Amino acid sequence: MQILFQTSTEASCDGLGIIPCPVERFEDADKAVPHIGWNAADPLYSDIHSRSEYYYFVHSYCAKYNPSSYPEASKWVHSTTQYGQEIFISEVKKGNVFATQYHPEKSGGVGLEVLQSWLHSSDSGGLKDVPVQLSSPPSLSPKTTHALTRRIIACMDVRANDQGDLVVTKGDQYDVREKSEAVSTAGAVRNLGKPVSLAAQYYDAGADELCLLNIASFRQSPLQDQPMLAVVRAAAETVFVPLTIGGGIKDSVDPDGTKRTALEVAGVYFRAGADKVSIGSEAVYAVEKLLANNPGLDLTRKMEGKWKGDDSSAISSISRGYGAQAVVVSIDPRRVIVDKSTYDGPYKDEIVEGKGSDAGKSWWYQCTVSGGRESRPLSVTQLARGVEFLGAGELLVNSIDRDGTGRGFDLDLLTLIKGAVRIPVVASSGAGSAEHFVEVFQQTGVEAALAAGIFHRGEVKIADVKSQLRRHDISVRT
Ligand code: 1PR
Repeated sequence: MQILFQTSTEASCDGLGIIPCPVERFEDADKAVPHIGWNAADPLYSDIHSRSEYYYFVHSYCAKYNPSSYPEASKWVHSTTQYGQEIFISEVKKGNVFATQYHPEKSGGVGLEVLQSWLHSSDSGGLKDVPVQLSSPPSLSPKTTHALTRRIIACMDVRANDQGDLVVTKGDQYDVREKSEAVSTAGAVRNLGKPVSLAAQYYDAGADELCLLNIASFRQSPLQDQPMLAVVRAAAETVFVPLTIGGGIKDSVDPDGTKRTALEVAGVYFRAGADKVSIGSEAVYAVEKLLANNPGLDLTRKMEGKWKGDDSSAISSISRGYGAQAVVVSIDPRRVIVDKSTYDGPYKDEIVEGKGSDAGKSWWYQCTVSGGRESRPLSVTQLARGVEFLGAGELLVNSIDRDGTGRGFDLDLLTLIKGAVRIPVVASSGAGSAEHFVEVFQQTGVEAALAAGIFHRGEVKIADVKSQLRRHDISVRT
């Protein structure tokens, strides 16, 4: 849609100039940028959709709705959307030209209906349906119904079992092997279902996004991992909400010696149907390198001043090629218990004092790689700030201590990270009830929450989570 406009502050070249209005970055003083998630497009005319519907947006730049400065452009405006205290153009239409800022192909059933309506109106050259004006031009509204909704994400950790089949598994604090006493299952990789059929099931159940993590990817070259690619392709054929793929997004070498860049690996996943890639271990190494290349850079504090980036890192290269919104960094932190009264290390300002069953304990959060197998000399806030600087568009925050426990999300960890960055944050690990989602949205301000175990075992349904959130006036997509 944006190429139809005059100029963009994102690129140094002009657009086609068909719609005389600039494309600019969102303000991020009052909200996370990129704008990721389901938001309402309010139509001004009835020919494509006649009421406000929720569609999936993912972008940092937009054409702001400003009819007094750009009267010619306003003749194209077909719907508008409010994000924070900004209104932007979410659909443009004239004759048979129709363009959307959101992704209809990722907006579930309502998105497919938009495509159908447009195809139908295009059959007649777009001239048949004389648009009926629905409403007066939009004005800023403090209404929460027009705010970006909170996302509920179903996550599938995928790996090969001992028979070589790809299965959805789920660990207890990252240990995915059965502890059962039964001789037949003891020590086997826990099998909770097939990834493609579970993905279709979660799409039907109303998940706002799906995440597939190849949790044993460090064992082989990702592009040799054809079964995982086949899973992504098959899931993308039936799932019309965004798919994030993680695991093994890094520079690698095939068994025949061919070198593959992370950008190439990501490209293969995007073409297979992924919308975002999630980077774990490589993100930690990239921030370690950032610190090594910038003596004097202190990521335990807010970044100020000019620092040298790293164009070769997986984060930067994929962000440059596909946009920051396509790059998620998955963080796997673990608590490091310390004695606060004597602690004299670099993470003094990040020390959390436990409450409730953790009362009396203090800790900081350390980053790990290879699915928690190795701890690295980096705290979560250092990682969060570093990857935001390198170009990540979203953070997926796991917690090894809470993972699979059902004790609720780690609210201290999420508050710490939310306070360190401006990009959206997804809470992960520990969900045990619908109430835990209410708690995490109310207490930490995260944009999305993810769960695995409770959904796989059928203990809590996505619909139950959303009803509970609505009961607490937390805006979600129906
Ligand atoms: O390092 O770039 O190859 O990425 C590997 C990815 O695999 C990382 O995103 C890492 O978090 C993930 N991973 C590696 N090992 C495991 C494991 O479990 N053994 N899974 C693992 C981590 C995190 C969530 C999980 C939630 C919710 N899983 O996806 O599903 O914590 O669980 P819950 O709701 O049941 O508590 P790289």
